Amino acid sequence: MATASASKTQTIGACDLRDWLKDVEAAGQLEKISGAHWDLELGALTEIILERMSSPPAVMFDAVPGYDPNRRVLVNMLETLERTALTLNLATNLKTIPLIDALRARLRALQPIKPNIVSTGPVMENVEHGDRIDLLEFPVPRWHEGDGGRYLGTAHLVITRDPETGIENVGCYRVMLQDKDKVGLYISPGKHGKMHYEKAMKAGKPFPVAMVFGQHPLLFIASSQAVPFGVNEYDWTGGILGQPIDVIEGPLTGLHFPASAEIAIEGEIIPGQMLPEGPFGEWPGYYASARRAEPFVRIKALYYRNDPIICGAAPFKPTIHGMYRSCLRAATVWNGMEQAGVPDIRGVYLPPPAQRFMIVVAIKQRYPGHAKQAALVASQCHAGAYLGRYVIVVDEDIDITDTNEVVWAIATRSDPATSVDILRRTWSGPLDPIIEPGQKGHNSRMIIEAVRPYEWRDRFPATSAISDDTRKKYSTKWAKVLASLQSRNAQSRPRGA
Ligand SMILES: Cc1cc2nc3c(=O)[nH]c(=O)nc-3n(C[C@H](O)[C@H](O)[C@H](O)COP(=O)(O)O)c2cc1C
Ligand SMILES: [Mn+2]
Repeated sequence: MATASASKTQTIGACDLRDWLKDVEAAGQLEKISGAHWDLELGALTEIILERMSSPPAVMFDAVPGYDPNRRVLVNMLETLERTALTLNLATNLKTIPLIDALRARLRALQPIKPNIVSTGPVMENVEHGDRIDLLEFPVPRWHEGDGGRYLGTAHLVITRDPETGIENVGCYRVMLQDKDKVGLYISPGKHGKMHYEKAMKAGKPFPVAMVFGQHPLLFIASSQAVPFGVNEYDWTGGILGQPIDVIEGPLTGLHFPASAEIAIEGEIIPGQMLPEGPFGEWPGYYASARRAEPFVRIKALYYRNDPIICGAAPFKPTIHGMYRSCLRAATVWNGMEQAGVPDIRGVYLPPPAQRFMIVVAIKQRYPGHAKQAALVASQCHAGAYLGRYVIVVDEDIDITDTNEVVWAIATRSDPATSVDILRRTWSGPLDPIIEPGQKGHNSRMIIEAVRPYEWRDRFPATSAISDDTRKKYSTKWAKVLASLQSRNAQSRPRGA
């Protein structure tokens, strides 16, 4: 894989997916697969690629049988650290914790920039109304075997407006094809779009909705990763880029969507009308919530670029992907902990297989109770509170991005009788696999202090591992021999082969 230079950042301009694709292609990270079927084949190939490759490329599927060959599906946009950094306008040569640290600095200093409202853009190259609207003409995948439908929205934007305040929100809430002009959506409790929806239903009014399927992946990050309440996701995106993005005001709803969107729709939800939705393979790697009645949007206008691209980020079992989500979440938990006054945090990480269910924090212990404070705050600050399970605090010598190191710390620096606490009745939700159906809502947390006990930390057994200085000295001296040993060893460590 090509390595981008330290200073390489993306082409910003109009925040256009096609510019992003050019950058990714130039870095040698875009592959094309022609002829995979929308029904399971495309999803299965995506999963197999993620299983087998430690640095999975972005993959563009075209020539989907039965469809216009130029109507495409793009997957794995953010599945490497380098593409995540490129998308977030950060240097692309950073390792995991420095990247998280750079991201949190960017988030802390972020000044939202309002979008430019423009009269037209590429998304208006094709405009359809009424009977001419047909989403069945797009190669929408059925991603996993147990899915109850074809999911058009897995890496997309759902734009809604608060019926009382008029404030707009952009969220990523899964969208299932119901019919050629109907899409179902599932929004979980507490999400901004859900609050807007509930207000409109209470008032008994049709609820206008716009959606975008296919856009610059930074907009997907904005729609899917806790932009704070009260901050508009387009303004946030502008803040990350350092310049406004271009949006169009939807002619029917007045809701805004990016001028360079690949596909956009405008429509409305009618109070009281529901259709079966789900199930859908969710990010924990399960079907924890069943098929049930959910609202749907009746589409009144469809807009799309020539040769449109659907972006997909269906969740697969998190043992094979999702590092970017770990990094983004880690940055917001770290900032939340710092804002709550926890000093000397050296790193925060969420092991990708566990995602939000496990937060690992490294600290330089400064006072008695520092580790406990870090653990409690990590588990309950806003970014860490929802759907967590385990919080592990380790000393600063542990590499928290290496699961082996974390397991070693737990195994050797925690004593179950004295290092563990359980919090009860904490914030969970419908996706929590271990909570019984009908009981979902609360769960519990375990916090583990896997640190040298503060009172006798200076007498804690020294580790037998070589010091950084010794490692450096001999790895420099024997560099050639070591390099040749390494080259004769496995080139990469394939996963799931
Ligand atoms: C790939 C992906 C799919 C998601 N699907 C859903 C979903 O179906 N329903 C939901 O409520 N949240 C879903 N989320 C989480 C929300 O997008 C996320 O909580 C976001 O912050 C919501 O925006 P809001 O804070 O403006 O409500 C998804 C996130 C990702 C990354
Ligand atoms: Mn929001």
